[in-house]
Amino acid sequence: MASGPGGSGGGDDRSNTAIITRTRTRTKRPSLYRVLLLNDDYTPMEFVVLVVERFFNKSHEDAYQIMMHVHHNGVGECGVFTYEVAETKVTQVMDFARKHQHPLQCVMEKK
Ligand code: TYC
Repeated sequence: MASGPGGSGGGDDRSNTAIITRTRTRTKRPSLYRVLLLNDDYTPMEFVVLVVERFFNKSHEDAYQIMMHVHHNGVGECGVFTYEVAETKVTQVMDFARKHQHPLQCVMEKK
């Protein structure tokens, strides 16, 4: 006589009962961080535009607008990223500014 999977072949119903356990997948959205440029009196406008184009993938027009916003308001947002990406942007901008001996400051803040 054939006996199916989990079956005894002897008519024991309990041996054919499947138990499906499913744990709920808990998804947590990552915290987001703004990356900001700060104004100063010495960094050339064109350098700031280049930074915004290069590290924040903005068009020349958008980069110019962001630079002018920072120039007039003291601070401005270049983008919003997860923690590690924001941290990388800040490091890249600060390294690039230092390399060119400009005092440009870039910071991140939790949204
Ligand atoms: N204020 C600077 C100037 O007049 C230009 C500037 C803009 C500097 C934005 C920094 O994040 C900055 N040359």
